[in-house]
Amino acid sequence: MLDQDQIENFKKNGHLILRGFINEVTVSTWQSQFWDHLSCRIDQPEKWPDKVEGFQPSPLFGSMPELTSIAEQFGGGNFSGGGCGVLTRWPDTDQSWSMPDTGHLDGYPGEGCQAVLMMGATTYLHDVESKGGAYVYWPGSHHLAHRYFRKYPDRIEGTFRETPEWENRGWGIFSDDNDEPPREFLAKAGDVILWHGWLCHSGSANINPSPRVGFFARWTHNDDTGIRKSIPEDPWHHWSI
Ligand SMILES: O=C(O)CCC(=O)C(=O)O
Ligand SMILES: [Fe+2]
Repeated sequence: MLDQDQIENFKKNGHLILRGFINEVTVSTWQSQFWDHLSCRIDQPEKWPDKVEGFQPSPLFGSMPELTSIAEQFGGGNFSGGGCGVLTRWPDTDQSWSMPDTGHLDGYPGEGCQAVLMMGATTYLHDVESKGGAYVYWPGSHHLAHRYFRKYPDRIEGTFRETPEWENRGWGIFSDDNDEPPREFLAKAGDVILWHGWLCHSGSANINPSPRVGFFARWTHNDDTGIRKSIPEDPWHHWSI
């Protein structure tokens, strides 16, 4: 459970960083599971595969009671999901690094809208330093998305990608006018960032020697169809915080 200060922080900034959230035993268990799955070790870059397929940590990141209780607290029982996406960014030390220009909102893959995302959580299997493939986010940009969908409620279906401004700005419509520049989530293994589903975010290049292994959990609203029908003035209408 989060305290009132943490909740206010999340509401204002669209994210909340929880240092040391996953206990050390679980983190080292996950590390062993991951490298066993790949039949190699972190200090054997010559054996690292191109792709990581079929790996799921146990306990499953998004199903850990520490996280499901936050989803419960945020959604008052109306958020479902969790699970665990695993996204590895192997080092590419020949690349140059720059902060991504734009990001995206999850829930809008390819064509059509999958679901309006309520919240996400990300953690790393190993420490991530700057330029090491961090999750990048635009702090407070969930306010921009709310303002945008208030103005164009029908575009919640993903049709913002069929507008002239999309041609010019792409995902920048959810980040260009943000008060703050993008930021890397720099963290120790087991730190967690909770993020609002409308927080504009991106992956980034990894030019450091260590792989970036990210675990992602996501929650949608049980009445996803219903919440798309209108965009309430109160951005927290569908939340219980
Ligand atoms: O790799 C990352 O840090 C971000 C990935 C991402 O945005 C996604 O999978 O939706
Ligand atoms: Fe994403």
